[in-house]
Amino acid sequence: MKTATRTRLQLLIFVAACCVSHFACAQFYFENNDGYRLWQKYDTIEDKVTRQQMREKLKTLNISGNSATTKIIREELKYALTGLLGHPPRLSQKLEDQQLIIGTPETLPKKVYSQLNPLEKLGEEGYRIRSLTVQGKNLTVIIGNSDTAILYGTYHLLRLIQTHTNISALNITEIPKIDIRVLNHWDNLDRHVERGYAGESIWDWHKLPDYKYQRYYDYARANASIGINGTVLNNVNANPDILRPEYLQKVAALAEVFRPYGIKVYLSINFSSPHIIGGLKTSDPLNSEVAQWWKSKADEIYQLIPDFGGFLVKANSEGQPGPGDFGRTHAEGANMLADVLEPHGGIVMWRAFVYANEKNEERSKQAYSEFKPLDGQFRKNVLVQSKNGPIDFQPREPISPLFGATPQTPIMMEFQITLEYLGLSTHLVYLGPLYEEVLNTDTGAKGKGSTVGKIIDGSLFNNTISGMAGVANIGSDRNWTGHIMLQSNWYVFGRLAWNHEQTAKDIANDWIRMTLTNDHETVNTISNMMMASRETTVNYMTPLGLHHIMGTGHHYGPGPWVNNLGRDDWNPVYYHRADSQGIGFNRSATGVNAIEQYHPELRQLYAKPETTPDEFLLWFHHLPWEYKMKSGKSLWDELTHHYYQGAENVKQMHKEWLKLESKIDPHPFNQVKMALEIQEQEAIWWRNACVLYFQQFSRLPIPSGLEKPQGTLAEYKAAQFPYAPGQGG
Ligand code: BDP
Repeated sequence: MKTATRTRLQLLIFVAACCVSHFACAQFYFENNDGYRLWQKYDTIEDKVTRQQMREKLKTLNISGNSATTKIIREELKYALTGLLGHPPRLSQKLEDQQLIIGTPETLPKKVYSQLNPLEKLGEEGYRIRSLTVQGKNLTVIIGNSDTAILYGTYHLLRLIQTHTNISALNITEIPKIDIRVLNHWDNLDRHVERGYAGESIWDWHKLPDYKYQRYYDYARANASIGINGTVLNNVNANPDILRPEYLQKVAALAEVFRPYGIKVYLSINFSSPHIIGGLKTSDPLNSEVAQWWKSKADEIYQLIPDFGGFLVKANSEGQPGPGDFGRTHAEGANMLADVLEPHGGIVMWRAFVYANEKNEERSKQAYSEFKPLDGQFRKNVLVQSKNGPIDFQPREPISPLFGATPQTPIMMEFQITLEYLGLSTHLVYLGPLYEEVLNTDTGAKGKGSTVGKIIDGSLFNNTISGMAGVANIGSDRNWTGHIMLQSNWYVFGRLAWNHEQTAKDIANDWIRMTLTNDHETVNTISNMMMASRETTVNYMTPLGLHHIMGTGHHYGPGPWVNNLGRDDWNPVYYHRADSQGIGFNRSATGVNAIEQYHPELRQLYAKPETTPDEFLLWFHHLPWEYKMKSGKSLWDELTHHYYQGAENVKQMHKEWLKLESKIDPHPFNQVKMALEIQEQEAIWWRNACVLYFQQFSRLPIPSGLEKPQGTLAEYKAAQFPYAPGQGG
């Protein structure tokens, strides 16, 4: 071969090799940074000094115990520390050798755990992380009364490392404030996720029980890392088939995956199951055959899943069957189920999301009216699960008056993590501030300081059981939640369920550091963005207490004009009540008197427009367009300004994000950039459509200084989205 030809060939091979390796690298890079790893990325700590300091403390470790959970701890630490510190830690059996020791009182050397007593207060899930000196050696010890507890402690330590926190003098005690910390998956058996915007359900029912995706394990790892200890696998609009033997096998397979991570499985049940799949004539809870059917079903479940958590029930709500169909109360229905679960240690989570046209009572009042009189009638293993607000997961609602109304009945919180009413999965909305606002609201139920947080954690009324549920935003998208920033909502839900006294801001910072970057300035920019994002969304969607004015069915985009639905209280016009006189829903004593359901502190606050905080003004009052606001502006001007401010803030957020291009990995950077482009357009859509619609009634001009909305109201009204994702039915 001639030299020239050979050189050309070599060059060709070289170029081809470069292309292949570049392609391989690029592919690896993107796969690794596409959001799949959530907040458990464990990339090498770039700062050498920090890395070295951590490495010095974590060269050798010992995790005693031989359970599936301790095996997970070992694997997780090996994987995480190899990634974060660049070297695998050495597992050592000799105490003199060890730097990180993890165990329970049964498995730890006496010399170590005797310094950490007493441990009773930690319960089954609490843990301690302590820097200790034993025989002149500096150690880090993680101790708890169960393997799950030390798994939680391990994830806590990893969080400290991931966020570059100094770990040389640790003295941490963590005990969860709430017992049951569960995700609610509104997932159907055909893998459609009701109100899900991140692809199909992650549960592949067809391939279960034999085929178990890696994703199931990664789901469990992620949940355990934030203290979530339960998952309700299926939609509250429950298909009775879930209780058939073949499905229970599939449920058992998932339970087996989750068990070592401290996660129990629960099921949503259809109250008519005895009739539909059991062939009984009735599903009346007081019928002995029905009770017997449920008892056998419970026994069958516990045979397969000894630690099964229990049932979640949506009864007599939006067409779902329930005890009311047989003239029985919610308590009678719940207690029948509680009785069959009780011998196995199971619980019932009975939803308070009930409302019906026939009741002839304003919708926001119905849950309280139905459940308050039942206080004291529920079995000990029943929790009543209430949404945070009295209507339905709106961008902003006052708290449900049920919180604090039933001292003898534990009320469990139901938050929505998925953004059904806040832009599906293209709007960047961090829900931490919403959760925080709700949990910190003082109900006045037992004097000052009776916050919602203290009610749901059981401390205010000394309830023996407590719970918090989050309607999941998880799907089979590579990044799990459809928008990488929305992983933070899953994250903050778990962290607040563990301890509702943490701040949304601190949790956001942790999440950013673990998911996007540890660069201080960038963390601040993103965290400010996240913290402001919910208020921004309220502004361009439903400012000043407006609510439920979204498009029909899918709840995508504005639909304040909708007035043709089957029930009054499904129509946006029912909620905003705009007319030539003014706007808002009079729920004060001169109107439907919903305020009577609150304790005196809140009742007085909401009684008059002058005392009602602006953010709830139109929730409680119908006011003239010229009403003078606290700011001095007229109501119309204030409302319009909020809409414009919201849209403007999205524009700013978008601009800020673009400045981060060099600071964030390209993949997440681009994902968020694309979503922000959509959000910016949609915020303007919301603003224009709502301002033009309300202007028909106010007949007032757009305040000076604000641009005229483009488009016509007719055009906005004509837009249809029959295939918007996540719809129910
Ligand atoms: C509404 C949802 C609907 C749910 C219902 C519920 O639109 O899909 O089934 O809540 O919570 O917000 O039961």
